[in-house]
Amino acid sequence: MQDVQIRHDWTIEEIKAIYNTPLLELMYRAATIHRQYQATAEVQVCTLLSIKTGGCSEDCAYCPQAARYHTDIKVHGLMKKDEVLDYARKAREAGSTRFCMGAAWREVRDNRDFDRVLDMVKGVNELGMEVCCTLGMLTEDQAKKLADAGLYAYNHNLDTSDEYYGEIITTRTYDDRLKTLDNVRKAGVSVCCGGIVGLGESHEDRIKMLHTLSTLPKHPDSVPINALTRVKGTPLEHMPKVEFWDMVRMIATTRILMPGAMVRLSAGRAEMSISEQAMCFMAGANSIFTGEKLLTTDNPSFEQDHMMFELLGLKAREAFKDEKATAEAC
Ligand code: SAM
Ligand code: DTB
Ligand code: SF4
Repeated sequence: MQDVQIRHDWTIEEIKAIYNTPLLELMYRAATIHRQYQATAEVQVCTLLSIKTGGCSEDCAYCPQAARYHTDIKVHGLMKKDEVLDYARKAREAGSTRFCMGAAWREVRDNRDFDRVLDMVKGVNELGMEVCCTLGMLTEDQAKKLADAGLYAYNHNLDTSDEYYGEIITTRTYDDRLKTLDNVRKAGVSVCCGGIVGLGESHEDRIKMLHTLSTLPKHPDSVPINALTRVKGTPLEHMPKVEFWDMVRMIATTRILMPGAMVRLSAGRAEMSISEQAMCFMAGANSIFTGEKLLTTDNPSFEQDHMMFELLGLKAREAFKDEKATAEAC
């Protein structure tokens, strides 16, 4: 059934041709590949929690949590483990199978805060959920410690192309990002890596980012595609709203390039109708973040998403499905 080969040697020209395919034809092609590789009635349900909010030293132009911009977020230090576990339990009860903890850090430091995060990872893992973290840059040793504590996945986005990166972030490099991804992969942790549409980048930049992702030694296990959430006080607050069709095009191209990955329709759902989201699922998205907040910005409520799943006949993907499939095959 899986007659489309997973390729790691895509050229920019090939990706450009796919990306520029007339939209309905592109969606049909992506939907066909989606059916060959994925259980299309299933959508992975993940929930985010910002365990340390704001006060970040970086200058990511999109981010409300950078200390240098004046935004309305509620800044707080690292949460207590028990409080975090309460949120995780609530998310599990609402049908979520992956819990992702985000911290507004440039990088992880080997200190008591990191020890507390390791404890949180253990606790969430014991709840039977896939645990994910997004904590900024990691060394190989830190990635191993997280893996030993039970971390399932690590999110670290490339955000845009190497060429455009410097327009958005000046306090770290693209190579820093790639190095962390390498450290995560070496520790045997599932890699979650994607980007943002709407930062003022060109189509060429989007194509180049997808080229970097789809030619990594192993494709990321999940690829979040975020629409820029424009936050007052950030340098990108006045960017135009991302065209819905650009999201569909990006999702469809991602699905065709990386047929085995979970493609996550991430930031931006709060501004989309159910019909628009349905089109993203048709084009190959099969994962979402649920819960009233992403990290600091609004997201549809659990109830709204439940209604959407009912309407579209979707069901939540079970936790640890890939691992179970591998175990059964052995
Ligand atoms: N500090 C860590 C880091 O940068 O890797 C982890 C948290 S950071 C907020 C995680 C990701 O959220 C960013 O890489 C970016 O892709 C996404 N993000 C942040 N603000 C966003 C916004 N306003 N709109 C869309 N995506 C955003
Ligand atoms: C990802 O790609 N998107 C999520 C998650 N990974 C960490 C974050 C979106 C953040 C949107 C802005 C906010 O809520 O602060
Ligand atoms: Fe800090 Fe991450 Fe926000 Fe950049 S994206 S400012 S590193 S929290």
